[in-house]
Amino acid sequence: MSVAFTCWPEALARRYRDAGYWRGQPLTDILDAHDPREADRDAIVCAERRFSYDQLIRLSRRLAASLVAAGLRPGQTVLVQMPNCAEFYLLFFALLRCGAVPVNALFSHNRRELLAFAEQIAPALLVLTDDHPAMRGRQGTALVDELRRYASGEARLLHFGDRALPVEKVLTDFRWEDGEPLDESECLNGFSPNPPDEVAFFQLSGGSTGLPKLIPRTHDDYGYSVRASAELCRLNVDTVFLCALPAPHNYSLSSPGTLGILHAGGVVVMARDPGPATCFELIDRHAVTMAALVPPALSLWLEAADSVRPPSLGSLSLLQVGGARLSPALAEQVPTRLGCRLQQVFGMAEGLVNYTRLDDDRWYVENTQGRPLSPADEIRVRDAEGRDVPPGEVGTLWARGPYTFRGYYRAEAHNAVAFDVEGFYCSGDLVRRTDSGYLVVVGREKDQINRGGEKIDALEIEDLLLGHPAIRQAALVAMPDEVLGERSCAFLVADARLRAVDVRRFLRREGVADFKLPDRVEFIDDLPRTAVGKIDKAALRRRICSAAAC
Ligand code: J2J
Repeated sequence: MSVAFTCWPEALARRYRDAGYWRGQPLTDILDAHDPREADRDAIVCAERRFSYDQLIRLSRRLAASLVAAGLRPGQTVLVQMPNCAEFYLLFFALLRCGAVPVNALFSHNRRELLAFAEQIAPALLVLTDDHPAMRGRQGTALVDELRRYASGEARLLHFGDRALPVEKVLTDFRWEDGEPLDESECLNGFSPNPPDEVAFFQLSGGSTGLPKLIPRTHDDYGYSVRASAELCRLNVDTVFLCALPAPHNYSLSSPGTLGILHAGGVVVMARDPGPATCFELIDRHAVTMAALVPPALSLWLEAADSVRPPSLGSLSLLQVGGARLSPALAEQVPTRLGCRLQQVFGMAEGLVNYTRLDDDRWYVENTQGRPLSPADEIRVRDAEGRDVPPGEVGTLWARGPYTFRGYYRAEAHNAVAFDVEGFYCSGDLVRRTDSGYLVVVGREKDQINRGGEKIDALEIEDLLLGHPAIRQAALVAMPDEVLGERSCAFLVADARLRAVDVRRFLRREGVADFKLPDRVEFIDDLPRTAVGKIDKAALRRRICSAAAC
């Protein structure tokens, strides 16, 4: 049984296969295709532990066999939440090997997000961790019960951590670092990954419609974006990549991210967080050559690099920055202050990824967000009436291609507006295209706040706010911020007794991720309206901007 999804029309699929973009290989080939004679090289370094390619292959097979023995079946879905650690990838590959389809929640996701994912996929398996605040104590047990309500059949809980919750303890009992060879029973007879043109796993959308949405990614399409990204970034066995952003995020997984590095035979060094205190020491200790950051983390790195006796960053040769707008002023400091090359990355979990190229002129690297990864990426920049605008003019970005999805999971009504009749996806970004096809992101049409790379769906938070008995109207808008680029401000029409701290406490109780809590709350008598009666968010943005004197 496979997971239903919107596939590419046959003519396009054939074109992508004929051109060699889709190779009919499962994502597990990222590991399995390595020459067994070289498989004792390091693949992942996680704190004091090292996993070779050989170990990754063997352990992920063994784990897959244990999961199958515990009842997991092809086509079943799995909800996973793990911190940045090697086990995340072992589990990812193990699930792919059984033909199970995971949603990998970010570590910052909280009860509300997890429930929304579970509701959509009806998971047969939950993999949660003790490390997460929502999972502690009685609250954790309550959350598991709630998640189970959405599960298909009696969902099994594989609990990852010290404390075994009720059911199976496959993950806690699993011998993660065992070096023993596989025996016959661990060879997954009869189980294989899903067909390559079917869903391998779900990516997560930043959202702008009120509900966290899921993005089906196939082996074929994701595999292509990983391979092509690895090639574009010239990865090889000498690449040592620092994975400092959340591991399941599309950027750190595939642009070229950990999967790109594993494809190329390099080494991935896991970092707990992207701060300079953690990362500089790891760069020095493991001779890291490449890292991927969001702009706020870059600001912190630049500051720290000037401090007295920072650890050596001499091995670092490529620093990627993406996920949110990077100012040219910050961009130009990278080579001089960090001593490495900068690459801008403008991507999205829905597919399309743009990169500046390694030998691009400085101007492009500092002032644009790159150009599409693939020669088969089709880009349209359109005005509000859907007409193509000429180079140099601002319009909305639409994309279609061999690794840009064709529909959110079970979201027909939204898909009808997110795609045009030819299957182009509207990213909601406002861009300007140069004559040479480079894109400059100048703004956004979608109702989203980009808080240093973390995306907040304004509607999702507004809906929650309106659930508070003392709030009559609510609008969440972005306000400029020097460090994060943007922060969120909630404008509320509410009872006079309500205070900002009550609002935050209320949202926290609703279980939303911390990064979605409004950074500022403004009480107002009435929300401004546009001529057609919609909330005038542009006016609110201007208002908060002048109040904050920016
Ligand atoms: C401005 N805005 C950007 C950039 C993303 C690689 C890199 C990033 C993501 C990602 C990703 C931006 N400048 N350089 O998936 O593979 C904003 C745009 C975009 C949205 C997508 C990858 N890079 N953005 O950030 O799905 O608004 O993916 O549409 O989280 O982030 O967000 P997300």
